[in-house]
Amino acid sequence: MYEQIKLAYAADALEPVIGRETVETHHGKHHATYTTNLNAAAEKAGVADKPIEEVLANLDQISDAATRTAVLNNGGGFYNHNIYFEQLRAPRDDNRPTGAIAAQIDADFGSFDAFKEKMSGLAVGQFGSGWAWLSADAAGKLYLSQSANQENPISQGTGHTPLLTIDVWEHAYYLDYKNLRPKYVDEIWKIIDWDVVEKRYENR
Ligand code: MN3
Repeated sequence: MYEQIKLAYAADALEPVIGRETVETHHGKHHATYTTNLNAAAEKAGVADKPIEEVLANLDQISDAATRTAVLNNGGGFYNHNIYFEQLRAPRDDNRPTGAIAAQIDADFGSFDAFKEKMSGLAVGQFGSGWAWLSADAAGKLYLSQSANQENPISQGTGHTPLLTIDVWEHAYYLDYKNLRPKYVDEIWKIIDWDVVEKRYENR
């Protein structure tokens, strides 16, 4: 059975960047529903015993089209939100990565600020609901990408390991920012837990 991650912080810990009500609804309702629906769809598809990464990388092995779509939508919703909620922490000024991930960001994007601008652009520019991603290949090279709905670099078949994501579905920011997605994306950099991102990079 798939279980959504428990938050390592209180529901109001991300304020003022993301408010308590958003966290409670987003994690407690949206993410919880994806998880419940994934468990039903994965059972039907006969893949419920497999790690979610493996399921999402091999969706073509689910022969029934409606079940395959249900596993993609709810499996992506389950996995993407685990990545998202695990990588957040209370706001910090001048919040930056350190260690190997910081060095690789400089190597691949020129500077942290250049990277941030590029990833923010992808998050703001994703048309409709979706996500922006930082991911790495096995050699450690970094990649930026977008995905629609509940797709991610795994379901898109890149073979890359997701390291960091920005949820740009309206439910992620509408209570706090209304229609101002660029403001939400600008603020979220204050609450990225770079220790979590660094660990994902080490374990890719
Ligand atoms: Mn969401």
